[in-house]
Amino acid sequence: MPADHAASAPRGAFITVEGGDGAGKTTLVRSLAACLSQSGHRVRVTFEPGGTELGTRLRSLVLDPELDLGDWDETWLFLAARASHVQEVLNPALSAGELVFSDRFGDSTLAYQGYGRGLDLDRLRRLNAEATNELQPDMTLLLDVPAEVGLARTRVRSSDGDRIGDADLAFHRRVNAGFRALAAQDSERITIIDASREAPTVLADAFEIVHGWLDARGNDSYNVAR
Ligand code: T5A
Repeated sequence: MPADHAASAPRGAFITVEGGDGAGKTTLVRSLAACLSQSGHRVRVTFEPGGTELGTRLRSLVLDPELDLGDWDETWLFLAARASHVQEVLNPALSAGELVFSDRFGDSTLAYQGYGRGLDLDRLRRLNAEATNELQPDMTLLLDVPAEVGLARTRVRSSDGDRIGDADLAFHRRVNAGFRALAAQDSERITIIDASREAPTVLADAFEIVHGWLDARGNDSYNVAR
């Protein structure tokens, strides 16, 4: 593609939703996408680990409670899933000018494998950058809820275990503290939302934040209503 064409190509917006287990990400992303679609936006919803054929297979491996995985083995699986997600889903959707929501992305690796497992954060940042070819979210909503509340929600929903969800409470508290540390380091990109409130209240807050951000951004390639 000639350089001038590349510069003028539409580029959508990339918004990630992060948080500990059971914070309400999936619930929020679905309802937020429905609201924004109704107001005329071309919205794509996707998630990690998953979102591609490879990601789906890696997800079942990495969450399999029967599988004994080392911390770095676990990390490589998340990174491989992320690389295929970026190439096959995120970059094409953003190039097509869509408004893309991903339920989890690179911050999850920093929070779970970095702050939770204790792996080197700088190395994880470099590996994330390689796996994503430096793709960064334009905006991140961090759903913050005490670990015990989130875990109780996931256990009400399903009694099936998973390798990471079943880790002890101290691990999940480190993950949540890690997410909050990431938000403090990058407060321009990451907005914390109190997700211990009822789902409609969380949605109303998130909608206002995203709507205001999209208006301020002014790039409306993903708004078919305008
Ligand atoms: N992981 C992931 C890593 O370790 N490293 C990585 O790099 C990546 C990408 C799977 C696991 O992988 C780990 C993190 C995870 O342990 P996942 O599938 O996103 O990732 O796992 P979960 O966070 O456990 O996803 P869940 O789907 O279980 O939780 P959500 O999406 O946060 O919560 P949601 O919306 O499904 O809601 C859970 C329950 O709570 C209710 C819902 O109805 C549902 O029953 N709920 C609420 N209840 C009360 N108040 C609210 N505000 C509620 N919102 C939702």
